[in-house]
Amino acid sequence: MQDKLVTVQRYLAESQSLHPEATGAFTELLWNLILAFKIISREVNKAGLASILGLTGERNIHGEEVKKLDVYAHETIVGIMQRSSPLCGMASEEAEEVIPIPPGRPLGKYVLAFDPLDGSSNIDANASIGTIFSIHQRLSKEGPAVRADFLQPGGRQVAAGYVIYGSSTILVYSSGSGVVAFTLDQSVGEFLLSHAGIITPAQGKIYSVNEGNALTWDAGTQRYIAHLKEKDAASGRPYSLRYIGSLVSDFHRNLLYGGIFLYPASQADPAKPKPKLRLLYEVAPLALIAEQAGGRASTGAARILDLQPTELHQKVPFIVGSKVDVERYEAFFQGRER
Ligand code: P6P
Repeated sequence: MQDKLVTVQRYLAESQSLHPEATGAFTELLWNLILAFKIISREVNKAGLASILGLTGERNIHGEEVKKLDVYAHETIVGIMQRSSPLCGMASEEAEEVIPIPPGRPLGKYVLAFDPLDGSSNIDANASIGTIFSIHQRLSKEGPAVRADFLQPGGRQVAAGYVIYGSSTILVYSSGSGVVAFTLDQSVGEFLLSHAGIITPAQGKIYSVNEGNALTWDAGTQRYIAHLKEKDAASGRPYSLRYIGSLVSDFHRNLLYGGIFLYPASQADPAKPKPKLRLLYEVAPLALIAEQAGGRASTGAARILDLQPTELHQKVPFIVGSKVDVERYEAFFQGRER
């Protein structure tokens, strides 16, 4: 039994051995990122005890400043990754501008974009939340990373993934050769391989959307959602609505069970569509995972991984999940089906 235990470190070392040209820099980057995930997992799990341990308010029982969990997660990742990993810069949901590597430290060839703790507003309800990350090779030749290093189509990501802090802490990851997942064994502090190759069902029976926004949707989206509710045994309709309001949770469930997650742009002002989710560190990494698992990720009009970003915190519509479901949505959104 023990020889079946594959830690994420062993998995990454074996993956690296398949690339003779590898210098080990990428593996080191991931090892450092994984340490941050373990620390964040510990704090998220403790958060439920905050009121009991006197961790609420500005200072804890030791007189130490208590940070909001998403700020804590941001500072944990930045602190670890600035000290010892082959990056030339970072971009975070919590930081307006590119985060530099401190002067005097070596600069590597990768850039990391991340949402340190997405869905953190759900923590008090003990709903699962998560960290989402995206890794690109730099485009600039030398020196500190510049914005252009981050503004690359998602199809060029070297690796991407997310960590979901729930009843278990699970790391889901792809470097372009399929999707694997590791579950944290808290007793030994190791992420153990738990899903060797995730393939999402071609079609599901779940749709995930905030129905409260229904009146702001475009006509195609409204017709699609109405379509899902019509009874049609042949196509497995009606679908069931499952929506937690925590992106990694809704995405992860649909990845495993099949289904479609939708966050369309609000058309409350048709002249100014307003999407919500961020391309660089939420949508593009999850789109890579979805496609690597055999699914599809779209704005309704375009493939997510083909989009050319124009700013660090750019927002886009996000339709992702089982291939058949997303293709059906695109037909409605584009007026090819009514
Ligand atoms: P709404 C959480 O705030 C978040 O950024 C994602 O995790 C989630 O998918 C979305 O917003 C939920 O948004 O408008 O439905 O509350």
